[in-house]
Amino acid sequence: MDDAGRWASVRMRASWRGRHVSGGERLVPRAHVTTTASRLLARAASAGHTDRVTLTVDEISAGALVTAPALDVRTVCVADPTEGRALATAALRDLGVAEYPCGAAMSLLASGPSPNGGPMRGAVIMDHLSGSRLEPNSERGVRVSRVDMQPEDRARVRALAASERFVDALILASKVASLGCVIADLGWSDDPEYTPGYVASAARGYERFTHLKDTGSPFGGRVYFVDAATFDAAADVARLEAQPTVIALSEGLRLETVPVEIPGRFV
Ligand code: PML
Ligand code: MG
Repeated sequence: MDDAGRWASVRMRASWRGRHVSGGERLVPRAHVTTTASRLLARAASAGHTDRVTLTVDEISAGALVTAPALDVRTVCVADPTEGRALATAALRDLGVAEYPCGAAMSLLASGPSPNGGPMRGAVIMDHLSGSRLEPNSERGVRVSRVDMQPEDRARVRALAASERFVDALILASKVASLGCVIADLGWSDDPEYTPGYVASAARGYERFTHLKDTGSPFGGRVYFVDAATFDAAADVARLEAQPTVIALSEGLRLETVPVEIPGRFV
């Protein structure tokens, strides 16, 4: 069988007594399926106690793949989360997100956006003017999936970047920013040890802030601010969750660091 031009989605989920322990998903050319599968299985093996590991490989039908550009990246070094959140809010305001939704999104991520107060696996979708929540299921949120870079491009970014987590976040944010209804995307991790976060948009690129939360906080997540007038819940959520998308690097990938001595300025 000729694998040229054919891709597959490779997903791993590991659990212990029904509770999620580790997971991962890659979208790769067919020739990379075996290596990718064994890396994901190795990740599951190093994740601690598991009693079930599921590996799923789905072929991507020919012609289903679309391409979206990788966002340029700027890292803003901040002293603490207070400064990081102030600068992230300034970036969101500059993109046209109204004051109330900015504050509402920051509070949600700081305290756990799920209705019962915990972190949500998926993202919140919020009207950028009213702050209304528009995701169809507020317990689950919207889980962006089926997106990746060509393996060589991923390796190129990884070589320049501080962490794999950043590379994954950039890839997801580049897909999200490619939807016309998305004004901005705000996120930070629920991993207590990982404090950086970002504001991403097609207009300003991926702006990283070295601290958007305090070490030790188990809360985080993502909020996608949309223009409610153009957001189509069925079509846009289906695109975010299921449209196979390859994020393309331009030759002149920009990964810049802005020192804290330039307060509030990103260019
Ligand atoms: C970064 O390093 O650019 C921030 C990444 C945020 C990742 C959020 C997550 O892992 O859930
Ligand atoms: Mg996480």
